[in-house]
Amino acid sequence: MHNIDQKLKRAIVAAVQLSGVSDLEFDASLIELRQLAKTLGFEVVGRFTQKRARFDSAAYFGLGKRAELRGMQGSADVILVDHEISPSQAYNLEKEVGCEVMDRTMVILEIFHRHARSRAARAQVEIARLAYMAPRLREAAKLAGPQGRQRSGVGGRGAGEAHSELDRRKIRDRIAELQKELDAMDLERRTQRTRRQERQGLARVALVGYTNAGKSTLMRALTGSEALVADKLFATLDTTVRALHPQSVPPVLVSDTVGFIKNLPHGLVASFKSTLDEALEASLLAHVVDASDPGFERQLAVTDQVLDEIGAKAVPRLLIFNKIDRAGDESGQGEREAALRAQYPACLVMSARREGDIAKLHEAIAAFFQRDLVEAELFLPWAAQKLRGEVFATCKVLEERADGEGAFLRVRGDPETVKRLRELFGRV
Ligand SMILES: Nc1nc2c(ncn2[C@@H]2O[C@H](COP(=O)(O)OP(=O)(O)OP(=O)(O)O)[C@@H](O)[C@H]2O)c(=O)[nH]1
Ligand SMILES: [Mg+2]
Repeated sequence: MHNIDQKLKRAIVAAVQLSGVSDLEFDASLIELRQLAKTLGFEVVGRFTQKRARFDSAAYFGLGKRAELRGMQGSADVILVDHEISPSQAYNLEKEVGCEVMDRTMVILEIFHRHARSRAARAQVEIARLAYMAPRLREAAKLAGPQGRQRSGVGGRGAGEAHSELDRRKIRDRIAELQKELDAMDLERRTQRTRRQERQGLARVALVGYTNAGKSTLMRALTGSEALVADKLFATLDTTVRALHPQSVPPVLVSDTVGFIKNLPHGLVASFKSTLDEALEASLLAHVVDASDPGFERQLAVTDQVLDEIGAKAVPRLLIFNKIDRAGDESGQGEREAALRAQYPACLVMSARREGDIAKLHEAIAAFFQRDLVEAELFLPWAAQKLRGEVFATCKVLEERADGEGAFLRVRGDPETVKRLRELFGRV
């Protein structure tokens, strides 16, 4: 398996700008690649680009540009290519310029690999990496031929040795084994989740959005929990679930999810689907967007697209523009906010750094779950007084009076909860 050498520190970000791609879009993507590189601990020492109608089929860059890159030998340890390139393109490019090449997919996979903590996330990432590496190992072996077996080639670094049927089978078996583990974990998770939901009611909101938008920061602020916050891409790989705090009526569970990115490797979309199931089960998606990013519209579109792909199109959304405090000086922030409100009338513009804004977000989430509440009167016989706490935890109690038989509680709650409580008290 590919391992990034600790000595590999200096990186060049490199890309072909295809004819249909605007300068703005192209630059934004390279800036993002820089951030990805930084997340991996690389120092970006240069930028190398070429305009072309299509990628060179043999080695991504054109012949002349490859010579130019070869001339830069020694100034960097790794070239990061801002596209997913084929195994043979990567192999040829690496061989020709005499420097290690990593494509965007490999960079993202490496970050996921480093950040995966839970057993499930680790297994998911390993599957994606194996699936990515398998054809590359094969290609390296094929292109290296009998003489090349000792070289350390692309992808299969140090693994130029006979990538025969045996290795292929090994990879396949390993993937199957990991998949089996995951299926077992998934079953366990589902059972736990069902239990949890039965206990706490079903109101759920999931924080979703582009990587680094501030989801975990908001998770912390909304729930008083210790979610991992970092100025890194893909800081969060596991979904965490906590109750909204202070507790609302009905109580709401908040989940933090893995961030999205442009060209998220397909293997990762598939493997993180189960993590994102949390999002699908939510009644509300709080879509967090970094309002201070000039390319926020692209981030927004990517997130919408991934949400569609995983089947979350129909889940109601609350659009949150976060980090407004970073959108220039005070007047700049005002302008940005006004523009956002005009374009997205139902959105929330805020900063996670402002307590008042967090309170507004809390209120907006609570209000969403209160919109279908009904008023009802519940009769709680004296014999069932131990269930009082349950009423107070799940409904807002508006009035209480008592007679010889028990207590009458006038409550506001969601119809399902009211029905469930009635049945519960009826049985006492
Ligand atoms: N200035 C400012 N910084 C913020 C705000 N919200 C979050 N941040 C910072 O943005 C960075 C990313 O925040 P996270 O909460 O880790 O972002 P995330 O969306 O969870 O990112 P991933 O887990 O990588 O998908 C951190 O350095 C935060 O401190 C905000 O409103 N204003
Ligand atoms: Mg996070």
